[in-house]
Amino acid sequence: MAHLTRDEVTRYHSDGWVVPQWRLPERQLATMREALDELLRRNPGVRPEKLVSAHVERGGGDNGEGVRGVAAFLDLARDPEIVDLVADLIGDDVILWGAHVFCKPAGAGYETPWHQDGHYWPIRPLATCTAWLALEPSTRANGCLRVIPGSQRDRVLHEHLHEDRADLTLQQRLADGAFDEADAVDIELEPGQMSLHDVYMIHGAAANCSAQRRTGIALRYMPATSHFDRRLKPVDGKSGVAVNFAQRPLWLVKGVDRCGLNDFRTGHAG
Ligand SMILES: O=C(O)CCC(=O)C(=O)O
Repeated sequence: MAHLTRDEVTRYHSDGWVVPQWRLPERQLATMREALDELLRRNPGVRPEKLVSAHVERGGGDNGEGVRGVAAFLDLARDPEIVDLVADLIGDDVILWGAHVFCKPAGAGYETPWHQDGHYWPIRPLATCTAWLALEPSTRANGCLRVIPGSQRDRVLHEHLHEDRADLTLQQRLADGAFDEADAVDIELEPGQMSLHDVYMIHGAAANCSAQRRTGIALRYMPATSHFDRRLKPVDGKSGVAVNFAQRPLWLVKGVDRCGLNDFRTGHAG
């Protein structure tokens, strides 16, 4: 079993994010690099920053969200070590509800505007821990994740404005006044390292203008005390990411469905 240190747990709850000592073993990293190649091959018409539900493979067809997924991403998301690390933060009942590959091509990778994730997610009470695993070096130069430490503490979703620009991973940006960019911390990661971040934490990433591609897999886990309510729609449907929460499959990856309302049948083949 993998566990976070007590200090890592404390830092997550205080700052809203942490990079644990844990790393994905080299053999699994190689598997995931091949899976990424396959994902990109299967989705020539999808912007590589917008590979939503990359873990949902439907017999070679579209996964219901415009992407042809690859099963290796589901294997990764169900990896008992990763799930145990997340459980140290959100409790022993854990639901996997998403996996988004953010692959930013060299020289032309889209910016991720400053935002809070929870703004358009149908989870009540709102709760999620994202494990963002680097498949390639993620540096200040190629647009690593940037965070505002402590911005999750008041558990408030700030106002987001729609931004009508195609060259963004997400067409929503936090309105001015919610935070001070001078407080930003760059999360630089080596391949196989991951950061864990809280749903309320303010984060973003610069465009990738460098010669080095930057790929991270964002694995989304919620505590099974919350309800993934498929009836709720993304804000105005204008996030710029083509999600279909009504058909999104859920997996109980640890423990039991404490909430009792979660539906683990919808969206699963067969
Ligand atoms: O990788 C990125 O650029 C954005 C990732 C992100 O916003 C997230 O994982 O919530």
